[in-house]
Amino acid sequence: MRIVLVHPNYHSGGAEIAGNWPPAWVAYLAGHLKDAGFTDIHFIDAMTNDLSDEDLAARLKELKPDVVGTTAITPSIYKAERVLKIAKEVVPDALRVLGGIHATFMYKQVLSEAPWIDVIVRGEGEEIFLN
Ligand code: B12
Repeated sequence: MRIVLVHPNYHSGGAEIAGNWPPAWVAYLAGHLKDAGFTDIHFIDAMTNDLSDEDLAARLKELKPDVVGTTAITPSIYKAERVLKIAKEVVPDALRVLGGIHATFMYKQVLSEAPWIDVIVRGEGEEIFLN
């Protein structure tokens, strides 16, 4: 099973004065999955690498994932929804999963404005995502 995690290409400006950072959610989820034997995990850091939608589509097409997961805080929700829309377009058979603080609270709104999202994981994702 190939799992691809994507950090959306959202830039807030302010907090990034200090530079780029590795998103913690990816390490937490990937570590847990690896412990359970899922080792075919890929990370696309669309934010740090400033990937365009076309770049992201090409990477997903190349990787052919079974699962695509992304994250969102409130300001990045539309970018995250777009990530999974692109996944639907280029790898339609992959399960599309969203987690993070925004979807945890706003899942009803997100699922109605972005019906191409298959699953929202609310709260801490390690065990739920593995299951
Ligand atoms: C650390 C932090 C930062 C650091 C990030 C450093 C890094 N290495 O990642 C810095 C200082 C850079 C930062 C910046 C910003 N931050 Co900040 N930050 C936090 C903080 C304190 C912790 C986030 C974190 O890493 N937690 C640990 C990880 C492991 O947890 P997690 O991301 O929630 O992921 C877990 C679950 O949510 C879930 N999950 C998450 N994603 C996914 C995806 C899938 C597929 C699945 C299955 C599960 C899943 O599983 C994970 C493991 O359990 C939170 C507050 C908080 N306590 O959560 C605010 C917070 C996330 N930040 C916030 C904001 C507003 C910002 C900025 C927009 C501020 C600004 N104006 O510039 C910027 C955004 C920059 C950007 N481009 O994204 C807000 C978001 C509010 C909202 N409504 O969305 C929060 C909630 C603080 C607050 N209460 O206001 N931040």
